[in-house]
Amino acid sequence: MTSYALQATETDCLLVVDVQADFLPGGALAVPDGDAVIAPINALGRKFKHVVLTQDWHPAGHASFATSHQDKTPFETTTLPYGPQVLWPEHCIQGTPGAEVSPKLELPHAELIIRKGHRPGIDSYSAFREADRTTPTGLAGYLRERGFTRVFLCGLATDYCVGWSAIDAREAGFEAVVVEDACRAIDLDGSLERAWGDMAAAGVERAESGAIGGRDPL
Ligand code: VGL
Ligand code: ZN
Repeated sequence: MTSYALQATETDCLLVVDVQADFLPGGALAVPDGDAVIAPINALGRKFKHVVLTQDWHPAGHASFATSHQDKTPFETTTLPYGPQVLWPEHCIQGTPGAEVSPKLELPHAELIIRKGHRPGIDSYSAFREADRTTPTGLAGYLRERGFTRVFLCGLATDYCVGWSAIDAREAGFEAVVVEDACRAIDLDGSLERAWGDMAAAGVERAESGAIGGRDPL
């Protein structure tokens, strides 16, 4: 019998963030080494009874795209009505192949796919709350109604969608654990170090996937 530092239970939910073609090698906004998350996520999926996926899901011409602004290039920051916004290459456009969740994920038992970033003028890194910091996605209500108290986060990218989701999970009253080896970062101008600092301040915990036990007969 192996004993695990953390045990996935009936009140835990694995939140798999944005493992989509455009964030994987060859994609429009490929996260370095992004496909390294697939194997640990599939292993986590066998441990968690409850799995929720997120899908970045932008309309064409979305405000977070550099191409939607005059004289702007990708990875520059601009100011939108709700505050600063990094401008990205066009990615995860609704209904396109780049927006598809990776077929390499083995998570047939995932119970919900939550789409975010679908409002033309508002980005949404967080799976809980859009970038205006007020518009809810509905995920907190869903998780609460399902009786979950703790969220384990993995996927892409550590410093954007995973990190913001983890912080908002805390703010919504959930325990949050980021599974480090099942995430990869974009790391733009120190964003990864900043994200870990912000997550720690919000009470987000960190774990390695090998330290998590679950429903597998292990
Ligand atoms: C993401 C940048 C833009 C992410 C999504 O999934 O981390 N990053 N849209
Ligand atoms: Zn996006």
